[in-house]
Amino acid sequence: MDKLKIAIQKSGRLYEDSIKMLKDCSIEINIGIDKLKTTAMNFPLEILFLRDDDIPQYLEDGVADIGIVGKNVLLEKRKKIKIKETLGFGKCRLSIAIPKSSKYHDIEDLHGKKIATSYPFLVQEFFMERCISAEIHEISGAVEIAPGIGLADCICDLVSSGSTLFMNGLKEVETVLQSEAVLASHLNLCSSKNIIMDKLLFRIRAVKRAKNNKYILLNVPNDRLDKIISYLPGIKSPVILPLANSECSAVHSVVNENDFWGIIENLKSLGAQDILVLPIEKIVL
Ligand code: PRT
Ligand code: ZN
Repeated sequence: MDKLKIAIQKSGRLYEDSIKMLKDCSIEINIGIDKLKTTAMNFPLEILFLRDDDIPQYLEDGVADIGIVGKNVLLEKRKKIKIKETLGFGKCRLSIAIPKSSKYHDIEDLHGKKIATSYPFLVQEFFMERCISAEIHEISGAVEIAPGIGLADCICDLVSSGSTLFMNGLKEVETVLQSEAVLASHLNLCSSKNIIMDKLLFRIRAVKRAKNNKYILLNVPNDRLDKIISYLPGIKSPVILPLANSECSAVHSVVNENDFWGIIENLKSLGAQDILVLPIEKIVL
């Protein structure tokens, strides 16, 4: 039987979350000592461990069928590959930063400036779209020290917490790209590999949906039931169960993580009691 080859980062920021995502999809992997490649035990998947920068090329060439890589790397490399799914981890932004002491009004202030980056293509595209001409200096690491050593006036680099910029006396002034890990694929997978990829995507989406939602159980006095139900989202419609105390009912529903606290506060003020909140493992629609 055909196996689908997935490329993931060998070590670094995306490694742990990529492995965890496969495990959350109930795919069992035994990682050997050499960590070059391994085969899943209960799913037709071969895992290749690579440097993240190499993954787009391997996908274009078809050496790997699918891969997990930051959108930032994928767009910078400009390879002919398809994004199949965003994965919700490895979130960061590619930003332009200037010395803290410099004044900044708008992007025109970057005109004619020397900018150090490991993302020359994305930066050039960003400036071209805004008709700004700047001198791009490509460097492969420690971009944040470039202004301090006189190599450039400003930088464009990945930022997550912002502490690296802060520690190097820089401030963020423009966002070039919002990024996160994505699952990308070779353009022309054969039909048997496409079937395996679709099965994997089906699992990934179920896991993603579950992560974004919580299961809530609450007790509601019957005279408040209609009001509370009209307020609750639920995947389709909330479950209502009678309680031994005939004046109350139990309501079960699913609430999106982003709206969670607002909804809970309102439910409480509408008379809901004994609210239990549980994590969800998977949601299959
Ligand atoms: O060895 P390999 O080439 O595979 O890895 P790498 O060293 O090139 O990449 P790695 O592991 O650092 O990052 C892999 C991917 O993680 C990136 O391509 C992004 O998609 C994503 N990611 C998410 C980040 C960050 N957050 C991040 N903060 N990648 C890098 N950083 C760096 C950034 O370059 C800067 O040096 O972290 C620093 C800033 O962090 P804060 O928290 O101080 O703002
Ligand atoms: Zn890299």
